[in-house]
Amino acid sequence: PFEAIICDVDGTLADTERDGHRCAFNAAFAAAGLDWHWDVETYGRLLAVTGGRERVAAFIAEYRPALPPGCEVGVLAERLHRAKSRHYAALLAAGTIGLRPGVLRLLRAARTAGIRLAIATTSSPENVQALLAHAGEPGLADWFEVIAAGDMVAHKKPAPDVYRLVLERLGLGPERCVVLEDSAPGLQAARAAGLEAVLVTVNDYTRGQALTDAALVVDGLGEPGAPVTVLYGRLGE
Ligand code: XBP
Ligand code: MG
Repeated sequence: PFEAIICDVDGTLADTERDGHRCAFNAAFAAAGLDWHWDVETYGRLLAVTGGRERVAAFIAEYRPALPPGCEVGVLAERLHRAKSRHYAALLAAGTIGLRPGVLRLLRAARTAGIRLAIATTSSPENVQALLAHAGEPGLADWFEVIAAGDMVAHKKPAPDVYRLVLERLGLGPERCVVLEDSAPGLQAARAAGLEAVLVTVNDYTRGQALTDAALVVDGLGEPGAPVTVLYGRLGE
């Protein structure tokens, strides 16, 4: 029997990328006096690189934008990412990003059934706490026994490290856990950690990705009046 659900955050629990992280990056670029702007489509391509700091560095390497004179790429990426995190926190505090439909219903049902909950994210614990604090359910962050984040491990998704850390902290084997993910790098990370029961709930950025390795791919978790469409997957056949 399954004993735990391990949840990704960005794109899975909430649609944080397009109107959250992306806008926060653009605000950080503007505040630094840079004329860089990540439009919705460009950001979709950049999402192939997981981790905000790594994404900025990859953008500089690929697009070669003009840098402030004498600025080292690693230092600039770090500085921009710190500023971006402040803008992102402000966006969340303003309550602009809620949970995706069906998420709270599922988490509540899991708790009632005695299923343990954990988080495996590429982003920071601070970002997760801020999102959950403004999700409209007091104490929601405390529902999660383990919150494992990108900077707590050597390699970010699609590497399995963050999922391995969660399994270690839960003290469970991968066959005891169900994973909720939204993207190909997340799915790859979970599968590489030996997790087979991966439910992928796609969003506009991830719909077209290679997700055939998932147990099931759905377009959301469903609410009364908003039924789930099963797209494909081993369990959907
Ligand atoms: C999400 C990410 C993160 C966010 C930004 O990946 O890649 O980088 O875009 O967060 P996943 P930070 O959902 O697969 O965990 O800027 O804090 O890195
Ligand atoms: Mg994700």
